[in-house]
Amino acid sequence: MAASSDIQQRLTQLRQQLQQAGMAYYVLDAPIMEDAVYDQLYRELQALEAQYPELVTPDSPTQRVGDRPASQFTTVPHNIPLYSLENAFNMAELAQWQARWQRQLGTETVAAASYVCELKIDGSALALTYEQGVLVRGATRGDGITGEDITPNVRTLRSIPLKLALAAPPAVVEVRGEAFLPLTEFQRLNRIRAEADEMPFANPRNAAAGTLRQLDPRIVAQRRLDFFAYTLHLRDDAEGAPRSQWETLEWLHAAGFRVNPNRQLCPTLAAVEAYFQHWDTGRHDLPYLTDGVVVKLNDVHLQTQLGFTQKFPRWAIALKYPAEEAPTQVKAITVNVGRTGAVTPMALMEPVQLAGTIVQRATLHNQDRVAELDIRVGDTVVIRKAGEIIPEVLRVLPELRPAETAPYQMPDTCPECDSALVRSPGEAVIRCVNSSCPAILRGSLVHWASRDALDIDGLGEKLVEQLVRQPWVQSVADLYDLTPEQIASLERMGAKSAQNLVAAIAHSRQQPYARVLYGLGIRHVGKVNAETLAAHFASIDQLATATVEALAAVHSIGGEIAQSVNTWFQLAANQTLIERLQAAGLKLSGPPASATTTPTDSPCQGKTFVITGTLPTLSRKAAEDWIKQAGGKVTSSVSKKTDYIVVGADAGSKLAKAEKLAIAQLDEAQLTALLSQPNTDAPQAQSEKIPGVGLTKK
Ligand code: 3B9
Repeated sequence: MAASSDIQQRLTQLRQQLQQAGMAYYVLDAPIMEDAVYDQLYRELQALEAQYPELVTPDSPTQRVGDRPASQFTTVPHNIPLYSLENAFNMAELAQWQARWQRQLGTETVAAASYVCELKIDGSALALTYEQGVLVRGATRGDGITGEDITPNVRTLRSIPLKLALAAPPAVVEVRGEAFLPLTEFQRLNRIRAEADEMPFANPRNAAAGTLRQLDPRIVAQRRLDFFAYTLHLRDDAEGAPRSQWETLEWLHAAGFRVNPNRQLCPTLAAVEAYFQHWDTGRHDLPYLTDGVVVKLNDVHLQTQLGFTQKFPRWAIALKYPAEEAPTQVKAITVNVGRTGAVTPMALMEPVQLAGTIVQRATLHNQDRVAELDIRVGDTVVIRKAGEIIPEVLRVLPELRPAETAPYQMPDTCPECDSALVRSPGEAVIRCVNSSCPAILRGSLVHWASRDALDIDGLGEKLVEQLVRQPWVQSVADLYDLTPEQIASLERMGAKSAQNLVAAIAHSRQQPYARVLYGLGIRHVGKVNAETLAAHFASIDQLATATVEALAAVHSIGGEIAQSVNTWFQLAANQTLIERLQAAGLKLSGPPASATTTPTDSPCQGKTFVITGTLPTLSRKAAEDWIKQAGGKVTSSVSKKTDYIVVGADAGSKLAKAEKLAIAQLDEAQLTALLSQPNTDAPQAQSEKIPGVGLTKK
């Protein structure tokens, strides 16, 4: 394939960007790019160069071992280069690496070979020379061939012995390992820097590297760097040289170094995988940062047979944990209209592997953020995904911007319904305020069907998309009138899946009231607030008629939430929706989910109730069910054993008897509050937070 000018242009961009990033990192000590981002761009360059070898230039960053060291310190040559490690990003790549070294060695030796797994500490590599057991030199890695002599700084590290703890030390030994800043030290250091109005360090690795290259060793001493040793080099003729990586680590430990305790001998790749997975979560509890696992063939004899490439040993590899940041190219910028009508700008990108998943959409949050980023179609951007959060565009790499791009202009009409978009003063969001906008309907349905709401299996975005194009589904209530025939008439829908969907929709009628409340998608009523509201307002009618004051009086329900709920119920369209949901048989009253799942937590546990008179909203049956679910008992007549009497309108002789026996009285609201209370040692104190619950024990 002939390389187009596009490819030539991309190659030039990548080289320029990587060169600048390398310069900033190694020479200026002021990194401008995350390692993971650098890696990804580097790999793209490598891949392109492999595809078009005729386009490789001698100055390409792929053509050298490392970048140039800085020059404040005396430079020292490394007799043996400090090799870096090849990276693998998943088990498949690790298996390829295994296949490669196995092919090279031949089959007999392969069977007995085992691996040593070590954590890859995210720090700064050091080479320490000991003569007759005494530390004589400490050097940085530099470019792997030449480093900087930082002996006075190295001497300040408490975990680096100035004298080896060996009875008969070798004439010369070089120990290598990783210097790092423990997380608590990193935080302390940045706090101090912030107080002194100094730029904080971006991460512990930069802080460690920056510290080691301080000209004043007293500053280094204050920063409390730590060190883990992982290899050693003896003279070729030295006696007692370790014959395996495992023995090396033991030697280092015996000589007085800190060796990371989380090492493991792994006989197979499966064992390596188990180690890798264990530390994927375990590493978050360590007091220092790790970014992967180093896998080494244990046997030094095998190591020698395999040797080195230009840059790496063939017998070792780093298996990296998925990066949470990665660069990719923007293919388009669009806006997404959510169920609340909020218009969110989104970048659609070249798919990229990120934190274990493939990502091709990232949020740009709002108009202000778009302007701040000045993001354009064709830009290379860095995206981030941490944990479960939606991927977002972190920054644009302006050096990689192609010629002739234009700033992105947010639309001023809704892309779905064409109505004018509105930006409320003081708000960053732009909204479509057309309540019959198809995007809003779509979003409402997807939310209604979602896991934490009505949890309707099989009703996802794709199907909703199809449904709203039909006249039958114009509100969530319409779902309950759908027939299997209607669903089966949709594209890619068989009779069986149509049946299943109807069954799943029908099943959602059993979902508790709190989920229905959450499913309505009232602004500010998320999962937690829905539970709270369901706990304090036993039915939707109580909630719908509650004043803003009554709502806001509920603990943890603020004024904004109260206002939002109140406004929602005043809308005629919403009142109709509630009536239709009621008719469709959804639960619009009853205990919150928490009361059903943890009955033993209720203060009603083991208590005996008597109900008398007509309660304002709850039926006799509903009240009984709820009390039983909370672990209480309901009896028909009052006795000394009765703990509470629940009093409704037109109460008769039972109330009179209860008054004689001085039994605590509850009205419906007080009962509701009591039933939704978690058990505490001080139910009285708890009840103070709930207005209207003044238990009267006469
Ligand atoms: C014998 C951990 C890291 C790491 C090696 C590491 C980075 C690099 C490396 C070290 N964390 N381990 N290990 N935990 N960040 C594998 C590159 N190097 C050696 O272990 C090593 C060992 C050698 C060379 C290198 O043998 C020689 C070969 C030729 C000449 C002289 C010696």
